[in-house]
Amino acid sequence: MASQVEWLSDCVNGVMPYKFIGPVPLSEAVESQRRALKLFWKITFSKIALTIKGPGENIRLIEGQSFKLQYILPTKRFRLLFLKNNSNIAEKEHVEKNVFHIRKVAPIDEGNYCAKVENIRSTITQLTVQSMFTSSFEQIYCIEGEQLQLKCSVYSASTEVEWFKDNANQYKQDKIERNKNISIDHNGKDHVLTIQNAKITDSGKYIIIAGNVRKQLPVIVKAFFKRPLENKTIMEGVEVSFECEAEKTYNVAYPVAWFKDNHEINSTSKFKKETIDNKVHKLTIQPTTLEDKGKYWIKVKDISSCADLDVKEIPDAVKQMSEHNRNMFLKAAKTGTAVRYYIRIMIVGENGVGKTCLLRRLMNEHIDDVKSTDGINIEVKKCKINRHTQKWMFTTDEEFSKTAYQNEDFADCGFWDFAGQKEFYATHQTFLSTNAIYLLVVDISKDFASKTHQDMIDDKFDKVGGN
Ligand SMILES: Nc1nc2c(ncn2[C@@H]2O[C@H](COP(=O)(O)OP(=O)(O)OP(=O)(O)O)[C@@H](O)[C@H]2O)c(=O)[nH]1
Ligand SMILES: [Mg+2]
Repeated sequence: MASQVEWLSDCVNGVMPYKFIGPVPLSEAVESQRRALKLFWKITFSKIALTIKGPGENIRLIEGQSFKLQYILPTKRFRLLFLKNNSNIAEKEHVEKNVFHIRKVAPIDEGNYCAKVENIRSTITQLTVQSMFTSSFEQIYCIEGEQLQLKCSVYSASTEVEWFKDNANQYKQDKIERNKNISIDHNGKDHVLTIQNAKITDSGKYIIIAGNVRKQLPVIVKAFFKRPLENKTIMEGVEVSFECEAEKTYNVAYPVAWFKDNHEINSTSKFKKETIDNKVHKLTIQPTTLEDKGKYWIKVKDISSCADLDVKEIPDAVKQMSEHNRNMFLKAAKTGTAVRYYIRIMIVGENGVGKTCLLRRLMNEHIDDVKSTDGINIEVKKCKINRHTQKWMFTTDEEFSKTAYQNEDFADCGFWDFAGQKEFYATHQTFLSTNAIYLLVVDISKDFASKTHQDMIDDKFDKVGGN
């Protein structure tokens, strides 16, 4: 049967008189009194002292130990509430009957604990917790090849420390044992695990266990070569470079060595080794031959990066090209693009007006043998223009041969000398383009100004040069 309690006065020394209001419990010999008085409600029938007996004294624990507070009440009727630093403890899992329990205490659990029923409180138990570890655990960074040290300190020199590595792939923790690369030492309360030559695979979560306490220590081992060598495929004769970037600046203590198929490469006119900004290491091979195919390595200390070089034979068609065109091709093969500037100059006009003679004169050539042009005569590689100075150059100029290796500073000129005879006009249209310069040649000794497009059509030709 449910009952309600009404307190009769304030608590004195943890003892408080009270009365029941409402249906009273049968167990307390109330039934007979109730019958005798023929009253059911508001009966004052007894007074008992409510006290909560607790553990009382202060408790000092080491982190990880079990913490238990057991309280005794004169009756089982009441449900205890537990308080820490005067606030209710919400976690129900710690509470069972009249016992407050923390399986493994942590420094965060320190405080003043008591239990209460209504406003009756037990005496206070002060809990202090000694941290197992007196050092902090922050992420550790290290570069491949360097010494990796994990450190911790515990509260007592007699506390043993064990080191584990989390093997996430197998959902287990592997105990770390000493070997020639790993040492585990301690000096009193200070413990250290040293990995002499850290590998990328040493990255991960380390677990340090002392007593009942385990701590996690995340470790990142960065690759020494943050940009490793990349495989290359090139055409023979083309320059090729292998390049990698180190995480750490170049240090004379760690010389850089390049190898081809396990043979060290020495600097020669063909192999150029360089270090840029103390971090980027570069090997350039110029020019490449088919024999340069193979595996290339860079080694710093005992850390290496490796890449393959494949050299493709130059196609026969390219071998047969002129030197200029072959260089253009090889350049395109190396960079993927080759820019070529080309200017088309169209010389048009009626037959016999002197178009071919004008072209010959422009190129400083004689005109003795000029005959009427048959179709189209295209003159290329006889003239180029310096793109920066706009200076024209012809084969007869001394400078012309010096610029034999065409580069992007020069634009090639192509002169298209069209036959002026009307029979050719129909086919000429195919070659006339808007991306060209037109030289219209006329015979000024004749009446050219009054000639119209209509006259041409009247001469039985549909059109010249499109519309
Ligand atoms: N008087 C004079 N005759 C010229 C001049 N230029 C060219 N000729 C002459 O004109 C004739 C024709 O010259 P071409 O250069 O063959 O004329 P074209 O316009 O090329 O003729 P097609 O090729 O037939 O269209 C030649 O006999 C030249 O000697 C000039 O400036 N003055
Ligand atoms: Mg001509």
